[in-house]
Amino acid sequence: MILEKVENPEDLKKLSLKELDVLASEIRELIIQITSKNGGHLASSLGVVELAIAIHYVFDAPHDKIIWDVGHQSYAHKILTGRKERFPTIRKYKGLSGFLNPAESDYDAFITGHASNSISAALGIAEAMRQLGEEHYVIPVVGDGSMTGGLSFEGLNHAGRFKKNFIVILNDNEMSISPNVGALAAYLSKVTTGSRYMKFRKDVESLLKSIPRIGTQVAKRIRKLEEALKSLIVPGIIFEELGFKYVGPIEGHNISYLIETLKNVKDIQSPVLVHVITQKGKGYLYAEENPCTFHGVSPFDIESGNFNKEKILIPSYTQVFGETVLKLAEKDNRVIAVTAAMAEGTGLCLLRDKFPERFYDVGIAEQHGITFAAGMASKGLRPVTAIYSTFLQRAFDQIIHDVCIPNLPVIFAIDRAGIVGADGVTHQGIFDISYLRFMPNLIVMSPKDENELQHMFYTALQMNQPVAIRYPRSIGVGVPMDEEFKTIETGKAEVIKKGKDVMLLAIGNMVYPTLYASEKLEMYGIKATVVNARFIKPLDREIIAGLAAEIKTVITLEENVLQGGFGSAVLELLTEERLADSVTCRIGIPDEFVEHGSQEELREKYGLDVEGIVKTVRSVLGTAKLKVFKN
Ligand SMILES: Cc1ncc(C[n+]2csc(CCOP(=O)(O)OP(=O)(O)O)c2C)c(N)n1
Repeated sequence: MILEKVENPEDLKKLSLKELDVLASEIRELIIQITSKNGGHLASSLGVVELAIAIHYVFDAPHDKIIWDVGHQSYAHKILTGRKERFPTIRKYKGLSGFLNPAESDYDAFITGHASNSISAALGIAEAMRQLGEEHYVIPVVGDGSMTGGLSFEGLNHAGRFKKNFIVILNDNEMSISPNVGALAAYLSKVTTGSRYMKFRKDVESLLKSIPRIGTQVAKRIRKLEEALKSLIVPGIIFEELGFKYVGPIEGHNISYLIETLKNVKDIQSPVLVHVITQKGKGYLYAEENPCTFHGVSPFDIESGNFNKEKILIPSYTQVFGETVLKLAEKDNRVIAVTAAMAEGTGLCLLRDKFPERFYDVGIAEQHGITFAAGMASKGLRPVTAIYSTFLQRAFDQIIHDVCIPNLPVIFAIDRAGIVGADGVTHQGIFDISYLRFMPNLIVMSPKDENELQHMFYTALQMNQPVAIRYPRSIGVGVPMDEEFKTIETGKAEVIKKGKDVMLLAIGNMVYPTLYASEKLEMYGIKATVVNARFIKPLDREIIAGLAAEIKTVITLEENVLQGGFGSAVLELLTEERLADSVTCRIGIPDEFVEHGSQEELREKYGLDVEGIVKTVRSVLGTAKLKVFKN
């Protein structure tokens, strides 16, 4: 095994080109083995094995800074940079992160997870190095999908004026998660096909040059003509105009060619963009044939390519959302859908397949997606924008400025709200309640189950203002689905169960665990009132204040950070009602970032599961009794 000899990039440099090829297949093997057990981002990582080897062979990490955009494709990089032994722990609780994380290794030059930040971060690092008199290279590696994000363009726009040691590698596999979209994707594809023409042109030119005198003259004329036609035929002109030296497109699975090219570009005295063509899923047939399915995988059987999922009959929230929005679109032709490169992940693919002309994939461009939807809403359409909680953070200002100030009826479908699990710290959807609930004009709700989810979307469509609906990454509760949509009264909570000892006020996916906990609490003689708040904004003042005055001990439950979250909103309300004392405890996520692990492990850690709720309620009631006694 060559891999046995490689602990870090220095070892790589002692290997022959032949050995590097063998190493690539061994790394691939390891990635497939481990991902088949742990799940993870398989296809993207398989696509850049040779590229990772070549980069580490040519450059001098960690002095040279390599930033893998998103970081989901960084498995080979991790294996090559001292983390081979720990690689089997990837995405596991307390194991390696599935993305770049500087806290994990010096070789991870910057935090990644959300797309398109690598060029800006790299530029900052390069400029700091210049200020500090350090002479190292900075190499952001960006996928063609991530290049569609506005932040990438902002970085490119700024980078062109810098001088050297800045090498952007564009990893072009024509795929985002689904096939890449937009004019840039079309342009890159033209460049790739155009490169065949370029090769032909070079061959003709050298042939002509080989004919003495006449040849040189003719070649000169051809070059003049080309100058005029440059914008039509020179690959990468778009990058050249931005101040980069464009190199490529080059074959991304040929290690020696990659090494040679990267060595050559090191001396160029301007920012360079190396356009590398790779195949997503390379080396594993199922992933090559179906890169979208194998982009992010759950555990699977290597032989058959089948996923080890048991057949679950309960639909996921995502599925129910996808079906609901499709039904709503069938009934109301004002409904259109917007996704930022996540048609499959959000369930909007159902609407896409039925109404392609009412479906918009804007690329990895959440900010644009929201303002684009706002524009449509301003003309009377009813856009549903489905964006994961964590990625909606990107569009914070657009929600305020372009949607809420003009009070436009954009519906935000916020999937993956709460703890998402193995994707970890950059992907947890634990901030949306806090970053949405203060926005004037915005209604914020969260369903307790999949049936309520469909009614909430139906309700949102009746409202003539912005509405956000947050729901978790999970299967539903398994409740029966109503045939007919129902309207939920705005700001109305639901009292599920009455008990005199404590009021458990829960939102969204915390409602059922709270209900189950209340059943367990009965075994300890504790009778709980359980309320499904349904609305974070507006809160049900009548029910919440009424019950708080009666029961006097209120515990709020949410899968969001406590700072500025649902419990904070309840506290504010009860302060206004002079009942703040009744909020004895807020259950939620403390003031810290949540690492990776399974959803179950993380919920246990933060006391968000049934056992945790029981424990907290019991201990709070002990304290509460003491407090009452003292008074
Ligand atoms: C801001 C943001 N939006 C969405 C995503 C989800 N996402 C992860 S990878 C990916 C596709 C990336 O495509 P590309 O950069 O071409 O890399 P590839 O997987 O093709 O190698 C998307 C949309 C994200 N990570 N960040």
